[in-house]
Amino acid sequence: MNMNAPTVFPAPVSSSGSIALTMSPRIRRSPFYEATVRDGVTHFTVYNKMLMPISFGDLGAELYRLMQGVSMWDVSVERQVEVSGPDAHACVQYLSARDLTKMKVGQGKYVAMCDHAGRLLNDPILLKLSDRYWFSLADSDMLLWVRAVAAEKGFDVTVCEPDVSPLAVQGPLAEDVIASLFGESVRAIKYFGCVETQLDDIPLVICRSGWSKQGGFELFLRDGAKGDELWNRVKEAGQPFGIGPGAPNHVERVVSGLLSWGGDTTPDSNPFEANMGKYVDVDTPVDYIGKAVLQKVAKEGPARLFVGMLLDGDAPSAWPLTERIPVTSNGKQVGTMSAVVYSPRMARTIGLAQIDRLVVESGVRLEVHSPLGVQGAVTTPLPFI
Ligand code: THG
Repeated sequence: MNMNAPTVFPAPVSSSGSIALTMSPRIRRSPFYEATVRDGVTHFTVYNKMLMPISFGDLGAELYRLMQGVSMWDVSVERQVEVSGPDAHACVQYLSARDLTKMKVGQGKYVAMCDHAGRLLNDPILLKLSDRYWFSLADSDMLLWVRAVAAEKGFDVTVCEPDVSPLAVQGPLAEDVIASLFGESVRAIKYFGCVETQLDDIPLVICRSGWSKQGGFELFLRDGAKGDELWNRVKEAGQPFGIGPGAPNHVERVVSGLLSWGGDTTPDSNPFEANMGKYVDVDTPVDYIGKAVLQKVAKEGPARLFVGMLLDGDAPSAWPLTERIPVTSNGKQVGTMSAVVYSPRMARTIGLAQIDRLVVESGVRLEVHSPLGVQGAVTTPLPFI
């Protein structure tokens, strides 16, 4: 892999110098906050009203570690909405645009949660534990939605946000680190498989999941008072494998085509426009919110597609864009681009965009109105690799 790309970039905080983010009780901190500060976190974002580390100061080294070794990430911001009680399955099914009839305890599934107009409200991993479900959420307020729907439908359920905080261990050596902590049996856990366990006195759920395609696990900490203890245990077990701190990696996720809800989607995007069509069941007897609209979209085709872009020239920054940028065809706007990065693996500039379907199908060359100026581009299916 060519790692000669620039490694340190100033984050685009403002155009007029450095502006600090001021804390307040409304912005929550994770159980791993102190540990990440000790280990040198340099940049946070806000996600689900909580601070989320996005870099420890060297994006190039963080990408290299994820691709070649093992990295540990505080992803407590992936809050859970827990549904339990006699109607838990019925409630979770009604909220998910996917047939969950055959879902077993110990399984996870990637689901689209939609509103009555088929708009994508969130794209969680749904975990089925022995006595409850967890929607492991992207960045939107689903506790309000789930409680409202459960009450309106009269489901006999309890809905809460439990004290549960995921710590991700990702990369080709992640499995070795997890096996050294929990034993060889973890190697048999299937993709999105989850196991309720303990690490000495630390209560956990282990799941083979994570927002990268380099493999790995998420440790769902079930006691926020033990954040430091878990962080240190993972760090110690990872030492022989060269573990280091990181964050969901912007370059890797673009190459892998992993969706960032709210970043890549707009408030009116449906799951077909977010490349989630393969996770939506329209020919199923089960009912769920938005089904009729989604059946129609599946039949007629979505207005827009979420696609990869191959761009001429450089990437404006290694950091996420500060806003979506317009994409035109012969001067007419045909979509927006939500991410653009330089990929060392592909040795070129790539991006993610939501583009009118008919334009994508025509295969015409497009113009991206990036901070660097107008850049030529063509669309390509996701993932890139
Ligand atoms: N872990 C947990 N919760 C999460 C995320 C996570 N909540 C928010 C966000 N991430 C949800 N988004 C995604 C998007 C894609 C995937 C995981 C979470 C993913 N997709 C694979 C793919 O697209 O190839 C596999 C999907 C499949 O085969 O079912 O992994 O990361 N706890």
